[in-house]
Amino acid sequence: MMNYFFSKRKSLVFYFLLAMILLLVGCGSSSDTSTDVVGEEFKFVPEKVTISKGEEVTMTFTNNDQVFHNLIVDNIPTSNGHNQIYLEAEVNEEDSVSFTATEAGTYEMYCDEPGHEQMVGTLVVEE
Ligand SMILES: [Cu+2]
Repeated sequence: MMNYFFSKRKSLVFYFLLAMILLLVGCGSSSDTSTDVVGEEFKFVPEKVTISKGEEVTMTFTNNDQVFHNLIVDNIPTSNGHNQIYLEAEVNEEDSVSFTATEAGTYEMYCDEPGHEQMVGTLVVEE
């Protein structure tokens, strides 16, 4: 019985399947990029963020300011179909979201709190 199971042909199939599984697991766990943006003195730091098209990104917004802020990007095509990034954080708190941008381009980041119109930045999605 053991001899039958571990016959040459069977073990070749076994190792082939094992190799395929490892390959799939390896691909699945690769490339999760982090991008951090801080809100301070009514500004986004950094003011310009660059990410890559088709790559899953975890964006974290940390509020180091004295008042509530949010970080919004509208009309950005994403693989989950939401096409928007919305993060908000109370003073000394943070918020994060994972997304994959599906179209290269330059998008505006802004805070929509009344009186925070100067709080703008740029999110660049590279090809
Ligand atoms: Cu704000």
